Amino acid sequence: MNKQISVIGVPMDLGQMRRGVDMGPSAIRYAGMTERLEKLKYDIEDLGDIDIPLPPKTGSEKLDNLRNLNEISEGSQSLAKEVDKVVEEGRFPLVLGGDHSIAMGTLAGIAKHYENLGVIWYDAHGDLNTADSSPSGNIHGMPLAVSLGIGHEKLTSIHGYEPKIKPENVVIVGARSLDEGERELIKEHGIKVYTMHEVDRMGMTKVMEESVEYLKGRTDGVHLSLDLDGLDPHEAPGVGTPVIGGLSYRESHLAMEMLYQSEMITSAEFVEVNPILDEKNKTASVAVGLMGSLFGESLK
Ligand code: 6HN
Ligand code: MN
Ligand code: MN
Ligand code: MN
Repeated sequence: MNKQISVIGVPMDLGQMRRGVDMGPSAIRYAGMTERLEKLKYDIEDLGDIDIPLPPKTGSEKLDNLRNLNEISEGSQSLAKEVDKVVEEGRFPLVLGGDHSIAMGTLAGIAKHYENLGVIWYDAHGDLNTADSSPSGNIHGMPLAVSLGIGHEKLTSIHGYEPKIKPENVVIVGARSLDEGERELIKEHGIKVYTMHEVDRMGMTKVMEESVEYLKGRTDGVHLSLDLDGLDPHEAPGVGTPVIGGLSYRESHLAMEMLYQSEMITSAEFVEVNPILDEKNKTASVAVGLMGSLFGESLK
């Protein structure tokens, strides 16, 4: 694992409708992230939070079923630039959300440095909607599609190139709420998905072994995009779109440890922590606990 980590906070809440997820980065820092990682002998540089535009004055706009399109596009551009710089400097980007729409900017900044960037999408959802398939118009349900080059041009072209990633380099883990259009897209592009059904049948050990094996042969770097709603809402209640029947803290902990052992993770983001919906910063603490495992804590 790269021992030089740069942290970037992204106080983004425009990709969905629950207020408070913009405070996610603060909640995660408050839960002791830096201290936790410094103990593991990482050099942590916290770059603070990037500027995110305010919501449109006219209220939450839903032009073409894409709520806050212009503001999100603009915020993602700034994030992409910042992340790009971090990778350029040879440091590990650790991005804190914010809603999951930030993944478009994160991946835009990272993917240009790789031929075949792999992505592990740890989430209850596929985030593979487009304006046409989205039931909500919320852009946080679209970042994986956008990164594959599918969606509105103002999003797919962030940071001046597209697509960011290829469908065969993606693995989704923990899915249990997929919209019709998302299922079609998964089939059409043959995207590898471990739904909760597979996790239940195979166990997390096998799921991660297969995922690592699959990505190892085909990628030259792997980004972990971890949506806290991938976990069960009993253990991670502070999220805007909870779905029951999720991954346990233990399973997630194991998954992170196995990713650490795989030595393949080159960047990561932790998203959708909403302290207003949380119970005593529990979800942010879970996020920090998972970071501990991802960066090698219990295996020293
Ligand atoms: N997330 N599939 C639903 C939608 O509105 O598109 C939910 C998306 C949730 C997105 O949790 O990052
Ligand atoms: Mn560069
Ligand atoms: Mn998500
Ligand atoms: Mn989700």
